[in-house]
Amino acid sequence: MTIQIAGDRAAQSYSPNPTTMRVGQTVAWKNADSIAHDATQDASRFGTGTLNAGATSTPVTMSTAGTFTYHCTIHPGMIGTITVQ
Ligand SMILES: [Cu+2]
Repeated sequence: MTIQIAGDRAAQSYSPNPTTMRVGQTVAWKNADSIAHDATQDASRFGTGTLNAGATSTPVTMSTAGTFTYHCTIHPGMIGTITVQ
């Protein structure tokens, strides 16, 4: 699954958001905005690193069930949630 990064738009920054996945699925983030962003879990279990405009992250495997919140470290108002079940 790929989550699009739309820009610095609070809970609308990432799409789809919130996102539901199954254990073992992979997720990547594609930066569809014109400036750099990232997606970093609040507890730092995963992070994409800086994604320049148009870039797609390395896929992250979601191996643990739970609800994980993440944000952009460059723009902390950008927030997203993934539920893994
Ligand atoms: Cu950002």
